[in-house]
Amino acid sequence: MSNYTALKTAIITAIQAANDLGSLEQVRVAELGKKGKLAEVMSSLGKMAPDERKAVGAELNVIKSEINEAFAARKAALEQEALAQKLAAEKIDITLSPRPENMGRVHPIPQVIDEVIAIFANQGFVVAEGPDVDTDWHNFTALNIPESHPARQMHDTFYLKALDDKGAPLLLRTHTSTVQSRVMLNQKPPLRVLAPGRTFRSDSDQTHTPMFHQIEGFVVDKTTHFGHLKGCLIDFVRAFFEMPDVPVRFRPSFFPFTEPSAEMDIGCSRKDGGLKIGAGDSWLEILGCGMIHPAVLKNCGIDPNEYQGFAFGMGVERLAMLKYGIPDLRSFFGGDTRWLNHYGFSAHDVPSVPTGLSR
Ligand code: 2U9
Repeated sequence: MSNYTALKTAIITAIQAANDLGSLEQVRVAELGKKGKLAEVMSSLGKMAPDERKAVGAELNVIKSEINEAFAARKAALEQEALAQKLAAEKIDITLSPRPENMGRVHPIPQVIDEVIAIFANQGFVVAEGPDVDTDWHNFTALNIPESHPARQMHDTFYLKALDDKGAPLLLRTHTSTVQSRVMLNQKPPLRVLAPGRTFRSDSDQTHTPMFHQIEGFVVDKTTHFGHLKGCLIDFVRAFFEMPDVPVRFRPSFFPFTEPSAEMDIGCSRKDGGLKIGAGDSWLEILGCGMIHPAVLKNCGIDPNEYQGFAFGMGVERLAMLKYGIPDLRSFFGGDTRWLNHYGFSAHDVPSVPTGLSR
């Protein structure tokens, strides 16, 4: 065996003995690198006589390519092994149930929205959604709030530079009633629809944030009347506050899109600045409601001589504050994870009426 063959055997043995990519790299540097043994032998060619150089050069080229092949094969095998190990270590058993402690907390807003949806879904309502950016017509005119109506000023609307196809500025919807006018225009009664979503008003102080959430609902059918409204909403507040005997009352009110209109209060007691929901000596406003104004039905393509309906609306932040004792409206949007850990919900607390709404 020539010296060169012995060198080749030694290098290939070292390559094959490397049992991970790190030690293979060490072998490459020591044996095949610029200062490695193979390079040393190659550089000796320069000192040889031409005939000898030709013969040894040819032999060394064969040896070099055999070594390179052995190196590439070992590298591929070790990479394959490393990948297999990595995949085995990262293996996830998707049949295991998720661990809630690794899933973060659910914010009270989506949690309360899901609770409200669960209750109304039980009464046969379906959820509808619409765009945050909407037209003046859907937000105001369709809902019996014509131009110059004082309610337009009261809504502190955010208008956008972009115009709709009638040349009126688009706006950020000030209530989710825009969804309801769209549904009425696109679907035929009987309708039983719940519209949760973000709404926007240019108002910011301790009890107002420029973005807040509403849930509105409405029912349209041939014989829907105020008694249905009362039954539906009394059932809702009792289920939501998980208090089957909470007293309720309806107070006359005004909204441009409902006639007659009312506000619904639930019983409570107030002591030393605290508030307790349930039978007591005081009342707490929970939601607004009323029979849909015939002009609204007409604007939305429904014949008011054939159909009538009721509608209601409530603020989600307010519901969440009352139910879960959250004192500060602005904290909902503070992005403080300590707050979320305290007031948030486990991802496993999926609200449903039969299994319970809250933890
Ligand atoms: C259509 C017709 C009528 C929805 C209604 C209210 C009463 C109401 C407010 C309560 C608190 C919103 O978050 S809040 O400020 N809402 O009082 N909303 S009736 O009436 C509709 C909706 C759609 C087509």
